[in-house]
Amino acid sequence: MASLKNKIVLITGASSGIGMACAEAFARKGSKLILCARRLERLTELRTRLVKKFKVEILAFQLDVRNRAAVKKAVENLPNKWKQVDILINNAGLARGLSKLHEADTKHWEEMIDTNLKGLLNVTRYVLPLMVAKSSGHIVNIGSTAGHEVYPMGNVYCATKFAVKSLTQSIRLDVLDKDIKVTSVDPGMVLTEFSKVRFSGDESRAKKVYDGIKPLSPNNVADAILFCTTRPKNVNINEIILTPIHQASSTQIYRQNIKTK
Ligand code: NDP
Ligand code: 8X3
Repeated sequence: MASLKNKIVLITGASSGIGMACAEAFARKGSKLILCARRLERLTELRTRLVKKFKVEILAFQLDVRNRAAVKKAVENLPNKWKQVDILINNAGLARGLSKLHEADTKHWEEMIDTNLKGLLNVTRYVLPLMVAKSSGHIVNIGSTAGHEVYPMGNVYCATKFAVKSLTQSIRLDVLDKDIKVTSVDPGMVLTEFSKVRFSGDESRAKKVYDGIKPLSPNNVADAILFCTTRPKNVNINEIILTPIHQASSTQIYRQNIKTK
């Protein structure tokens, strides 16, 4: 099993959910972290907590992955020793709304496409050259079961995650002659702020998504990412799909104590 000690791990969307769980999981392994998201206050709190608990080095800064110029500048401005990024976790992402395509708020489309697809492209465009220069590194893209199978009214969110799946495969081809691994970790339902964001802060609607099921925890996903990033040098985990035990697909979910017709 490869060691993660002193590895430099860049995590986008580290202020919540899966990204935050990854930050803690990698800090526990002694990695050095670069954490970014839009909510700086949360990142600063996380940084303070993890530095105290694990005595690791952490850089944390505000970044909107949709802003290509800001992403470029943030990567260029990394101190030289932090430019040796070993692992990039492209996690920042969101769903906005759940409606039929012909009834959708088109601003939601822009947000999802700009974050999940173009944001991932922006970050990869400027971090991957650092890995190419040293011919080593690992990109982990957070996809979704929504990138394998569509579900009613998931249209644009699903499209962005299908795009993540295809980009993971394409990037793997682009760096096939380098010692760079490219992986997609694709969860089903995970209990994070995801549904709250999707339903614009409507907590009761968000809660209903998980009625009668025991969703994955962000730690479950972080655990899968740890697995992918600790394989021997010659092994690339292409893809992991993980779901709660009672979720067989995007639409096949067994909800305990909930009557279905
Ligand atoms: P959360 O809402 O808990 O976390 C999302 C993270 O993304 C936050 O840290 C948020 O930070 C960040 N983020 C959103 N937009 C931007 C942006 N423009 N620039 C930088 N950071 C951004 O949800 P999850 O942890 O669940 O989501 C993480 C990833 O997992 C997403 O890609 C999501 O699609 C995917 N996923 C989630 C599943 C689930 O059921 N929860 C299942 C499958 C995949 P901030 O707002 O501070 O910028
Ligand atoms: C998140 C999973 O099914 O809620 O990617 O869209 S789902």
